[in-house]
Amino acid sequence: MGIGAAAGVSGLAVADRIVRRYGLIPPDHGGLYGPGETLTYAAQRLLTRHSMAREFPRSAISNPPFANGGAPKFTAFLRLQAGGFADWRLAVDGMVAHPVSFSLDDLKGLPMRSQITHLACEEGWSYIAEWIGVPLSSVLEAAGVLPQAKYVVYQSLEPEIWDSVDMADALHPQTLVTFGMNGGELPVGNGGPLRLRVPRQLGYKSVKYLSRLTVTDDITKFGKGLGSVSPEYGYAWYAGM
Ligand SMILES: Nc1nc2c(c(=O)[nH]1)N[C@H]1C(S)=C(S)[C@@H](COP(=O)(O)O)O[C@H]1N2
Ligand SMILES: [Mo]
Repeated sequence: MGIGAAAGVSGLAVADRIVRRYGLIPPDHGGLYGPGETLTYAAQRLLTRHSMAREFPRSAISNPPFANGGAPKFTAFLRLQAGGFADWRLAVDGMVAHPVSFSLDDLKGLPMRSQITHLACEEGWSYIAEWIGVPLSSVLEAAGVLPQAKYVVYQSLEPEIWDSVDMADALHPQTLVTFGMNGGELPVGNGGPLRLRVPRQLGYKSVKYLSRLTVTDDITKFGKGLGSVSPEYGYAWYAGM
């Protein structure tokens, strides 16, 4: 073995030790991707923990915004829609001091933020829209996240749809619980009445029809333990851009 190859091996060993020490291993590591996913996540977390997704001027807003799916047709949604979403709730539970449940009006009473960002689907299409909502960090703060928290698992009212982010993304100022788009209500095709926007990651992390947040320090307890359903279908848990 040449000197170069030896240095490469020990470099990887050091990287391995660093990612373990600082909790930089994504939940789907070694599944379908192996070390590549760990290195992408670790590098992004070390270099860009505090970086911001690009925000655009109003003139860049896509008209009309692309909607990946049509209006939802599952029963639980249709029932709530018939009532004007008055009974829609966002439950917050898990590792929190006081589990809470917000109505849409409760959420609209928190300090709002809007941002114009790019939503990119992994399949290639994308659009730019203004997203209006409240920072996920404010919602979590209201419930009192315990210091041991490592992930926020978020669930859609749509069956089988859930995902998670680490605390760096959960508390990031651009991660929003959104209920508005382009100055109006968030259309149901785009996830209305409530959607999590994670603008530093690909579109599939922005789960529509948001109904529940669960704070945890053990992601292996959820689903198949990979952090979301995406890795089961070959998509990375961490979809940072
Ligand atoms: N509940 C739910 N959320 C979802 C999806 C979905 O099918 N159901 N699709 C995801 C994917 S793959 C993408 S690219 C974006 C598309 O968002 P859009 O419909 O606003 O274009 O929503 C994400 N959130
Ligand atoms: Mo997507």
